[in-house]
Amino acid sequence: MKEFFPMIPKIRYEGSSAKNGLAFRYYNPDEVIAGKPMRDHLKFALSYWHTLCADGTDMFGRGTMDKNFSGKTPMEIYENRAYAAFELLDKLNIDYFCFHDRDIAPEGSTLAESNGNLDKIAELLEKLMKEHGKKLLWGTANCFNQPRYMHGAGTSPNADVFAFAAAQIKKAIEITVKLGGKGYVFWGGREGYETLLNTDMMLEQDNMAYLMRIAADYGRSIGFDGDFYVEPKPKEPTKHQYDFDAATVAGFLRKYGLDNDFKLNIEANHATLAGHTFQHELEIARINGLFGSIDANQGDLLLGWDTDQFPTNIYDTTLCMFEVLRAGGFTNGGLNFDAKARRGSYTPEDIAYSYIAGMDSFALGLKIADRLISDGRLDEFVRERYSSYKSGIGAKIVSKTATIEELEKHALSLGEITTNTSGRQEYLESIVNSVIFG
Ligand code: XUL
Ligand code: CO
Repeated sequence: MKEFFPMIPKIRYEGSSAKNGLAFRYYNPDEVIAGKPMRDHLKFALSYWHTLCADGTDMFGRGTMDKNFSGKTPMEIYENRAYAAFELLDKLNIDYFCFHDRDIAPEGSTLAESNGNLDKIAELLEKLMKEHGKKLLWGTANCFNQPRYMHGAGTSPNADVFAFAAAQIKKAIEITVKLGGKGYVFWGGREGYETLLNTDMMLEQDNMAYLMRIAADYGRSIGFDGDFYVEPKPKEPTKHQYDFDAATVAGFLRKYGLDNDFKLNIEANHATLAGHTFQHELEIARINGLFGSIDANQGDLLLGWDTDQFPTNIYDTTLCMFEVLRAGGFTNGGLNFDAKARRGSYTPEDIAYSYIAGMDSFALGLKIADRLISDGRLDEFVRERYSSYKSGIGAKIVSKTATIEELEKHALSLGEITTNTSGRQEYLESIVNSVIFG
């Protein structure tokens, strides 16, 4: 079989002092951390769109990378991409992948033709998955790229576009189920608005929820027992997206009764764009029972757009894995690298360097998060900080038995409150530093 990346060897764990750039320094898949091998904690996934399709095109310049893999016809290009994907999964020691429908097969001139292309490639993917022992983390439909979706898909003012999106999503769910995927993502690429002057927001949101309802019901009817996810993002491409952040989506899911079928796919760079930390978004997901999956990347804090960089910030990966461990780990979800090498990092080796950087950063984050939890000082501090709710009036507040009159009586008996305890933020941050750096 043709080798597409002869310059990339099989990447192996060589330990933290390794000087070989094409080796893992922290990701040791079978090493057991907190009772589980690293590979099961992290459940890394390769993003088909960035890795096999994106060629470095940006607003100001054409592609810098060849992602045609010597294919001469559209179908041949996509077939070769599939072989190239599995070669990378093997060489990078990644167990999962994920895709949009239009990443894996070319769009035809009709929906029926596109579906036919998808069926052919899905057969090939199924065969390759068996041969290479790889799994699908999640599937999704690209309902944002094609011009028909200029005003949205589920939120389009054009009912024919809504129907087209529904049909595309139905097919993408079928392919996901066929390939044994345990997740299906809704990212509202154009589900939002540019100006309220032309927008019926209530109808758009009702329609979107209806599309999610019928899609989830259809998925269940054909045996999908995994999780549907919404991936929050505040803006880009639309000025305002309806799935703004985790809290907004939690409210939306509850309003429309979708919270039994849907969880959240939290993306680090989307958190940044919403003005939140990655940890904040993960914690909102966890405390609302919506923790599902993660798009692992990082943004550039000096830029206001979605740069989708491979994650290298250890502070962030540590606090992310701290949340994942506290959430009890992934069930159907995992860590998908929704990340791409920079436009100037255009050689095939850069794909390997990028994934190694991202996987090592999360492996190190996992190890440190485990140490933070066993260290116990952070948890102990938080427990102590809220200890006034363990007895007396505090316990009555928590058990929801304190009446407002009783609280008033208590307050009147206090005189003035002259003591409070310090939040000790700097002390806690230095604990995190000392656990990271030793
Ligand atoms: C876009 C983005 C998407 C979703 C899947 O910002 O994150 O790639 O992850 O549609
Ligand atoms: Co994403």
